[in-house]
Amino acid sequence: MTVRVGVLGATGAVGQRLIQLLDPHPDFEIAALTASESSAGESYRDAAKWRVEAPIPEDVADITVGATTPDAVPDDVDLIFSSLPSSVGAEVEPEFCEAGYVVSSNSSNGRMDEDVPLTIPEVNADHVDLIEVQRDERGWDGALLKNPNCSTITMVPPLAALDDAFDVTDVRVSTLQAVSGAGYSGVSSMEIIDNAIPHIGGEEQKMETESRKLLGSFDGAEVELNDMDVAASCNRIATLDGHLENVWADTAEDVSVDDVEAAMESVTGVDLPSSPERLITVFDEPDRPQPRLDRNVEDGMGVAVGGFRETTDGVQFNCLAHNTMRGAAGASVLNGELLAQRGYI
Ligand code: 11C
Repeated sequence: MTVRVGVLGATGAVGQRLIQLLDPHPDFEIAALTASESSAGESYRDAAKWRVEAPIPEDVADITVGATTPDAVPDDVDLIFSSLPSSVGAEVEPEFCEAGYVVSSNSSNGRMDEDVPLTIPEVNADHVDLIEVQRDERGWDGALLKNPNCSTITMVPPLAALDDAFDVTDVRVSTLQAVSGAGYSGVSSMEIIDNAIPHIGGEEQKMETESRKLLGSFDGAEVELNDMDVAASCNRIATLDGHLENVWADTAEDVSVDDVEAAMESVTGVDLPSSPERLITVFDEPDRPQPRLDRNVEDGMGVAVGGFRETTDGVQFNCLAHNTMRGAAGASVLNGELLAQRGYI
């Protein structure tokens, strides 16, 4: 059965990637697009100022963009993807849930709310059932599911593999983040050439908290945060797409580079259309992964790792993912597929 879907914030950097991933899609069909008031009433072709390298899908180009309110979305739409700025998402997403829509959201608002599931389907798909608690508490017919921040998504699959095998106790991470993470209206690549910005507002905190929620345990009533200690430092560099991260993970068990690589290589995708066959690709070359060369592993839905080195208390490595694909739009689409698989739509 084809599910009719709507995209909120369809003209932004992540919104455009959502369109790219949803048309074509084996189970979803785009039926509604929304953007800011100033674009409402325009065709998507005119409103979008399309920036994705692949062409704008023909059947989406002629859709008329609506305002971002539940009234502007047809009733037969069963699933909403949201890539709204967080301040708008905080206001509007609950209105959609209250109106009965199930929302898969990339926006950062509410990710750490106790009754809002935060999922990467290959890591913690079981947390999606927190929706039952959410519906009880909020009285919604709809539901709100979140994916994490793109730099968190890049780090957590390899951390999950490490934690399963060696029990991670402490994590230190320093990021080199692409300009597309700031959206089309954010930092432009030309402004940052010959520079790096050692601050991304709120990013460290997101990596420190969201990772512990993702790796926490869910008992059917609440998610208990993982007790590993995570500290992050985040930097913007002059890369277009692909967040690269240097990670130091201390482990309770002894590690060797061979065992760590084997643990990472054993991680597969899950049975969802957008999940890659191989979630983690291990590079042997010490100078890989690199954003331009490796951000499209597994069609942009994989995580690349390399540069493994034993440290006094664990292991150091580098990881990379395409921030607007695996880290944002692809993460939301996967969560939509999870919602369909679990019968929430
Ligand atoms: C950046 N990671 O690169 C941010 C963008 O919480 O979803 C995504 C913000 C978020 O600036």
